[in-house]
Amino acid sequence: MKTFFNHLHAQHQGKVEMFRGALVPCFEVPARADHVLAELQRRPLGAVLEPQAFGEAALTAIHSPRYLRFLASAWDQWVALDAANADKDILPSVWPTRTFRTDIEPDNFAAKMGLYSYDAGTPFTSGTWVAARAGADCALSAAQAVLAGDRAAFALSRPPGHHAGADFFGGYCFLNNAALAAQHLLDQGEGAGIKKVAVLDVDYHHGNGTQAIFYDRPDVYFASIHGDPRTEYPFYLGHADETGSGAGWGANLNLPLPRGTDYATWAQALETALAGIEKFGADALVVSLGMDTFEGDPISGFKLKSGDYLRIGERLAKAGLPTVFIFEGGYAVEEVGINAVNVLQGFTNP
Ligand code: SP5
Ligand code: ZN
Repeated sequence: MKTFFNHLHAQHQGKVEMFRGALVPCFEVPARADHVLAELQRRPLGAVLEPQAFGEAALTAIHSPRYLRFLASAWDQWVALDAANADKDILPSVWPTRTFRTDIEPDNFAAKMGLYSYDAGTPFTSGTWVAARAGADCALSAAQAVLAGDRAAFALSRPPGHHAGADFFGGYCFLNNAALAAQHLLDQGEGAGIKKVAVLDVDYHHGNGTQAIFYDRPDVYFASIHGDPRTEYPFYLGHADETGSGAGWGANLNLPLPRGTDYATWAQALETALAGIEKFGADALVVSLGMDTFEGDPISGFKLKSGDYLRIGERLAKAGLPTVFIFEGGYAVEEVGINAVNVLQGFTNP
């Protein structure tokens, strides 16, 4: 399995995020991706490649032009406010909640930050846009490899993507890599016979961005296994009664589980998700591969063990679909490499 590695990922290095009224060190750190890369060097599964550079069109297939324009210029706008800002990350502090308008982009920079975000845990840094763009290229390159006939490919990139919507960032995510990969498989997949794609999100947190992007679409099935949003981030989406809308009715499946869930219960949810994907008739699979279901994760509540990730990989392989893996969350930094590569190894040599 080829890995497309985001060689610019460390350009995105947030300092602090808001937690319980204080700024605490970021959980989403560059070392995460480096540990996965190091484990892939210990247990090689195939070539580690630089991504191909994709243009604007692949991004606008998912994200709004005004959101992309904002991300591309945000850092320059920030430093233009005050040259001393160059040493600080940007965090939003004001948001348009219910009853406010979002159709008019304000001139005020803080107001723009809030318009395009939904939490204060996702710092925007000097290198965020460069890193996120290269990450999107990794996801698109992995999709391209599958289109060219590879059984599977892995986008090893950060920042992660599944919380990012068409026009907002949050949850450490800016560009929705899984959505970009799924859309690329559809847009370029005619020759490969790809008409319908499933996104399976196994990150601990509900993939609210991916769900929102595809909620009314009949050609993309979104299935997610995650901590119950009544208690777990991102809180305001991911309930079991969200089944899609309009033409996409029936093409969304949420499987929320309580804190403390172990692999036996989690694996039953995986069976349910894969049964839904099979019934949908997906021609290809995108896996939002978050490793924060691990028992040692510092911000999450499931109890999966390192060996369980081999089983997950084996089970995904049995689905028999061309598969794009996208690296998402997972904050037990020392173990994230072992756990992620276990999934890929289980998939490759069951
Ligand atoms: C991609 C991804 O996994 N994003 C997750 C974003 C979660 N952001 C909220 C984190 C809340 C941190 N809580 C700290 C608990 C320390 N005990
Ligand atoms: Zn997560």
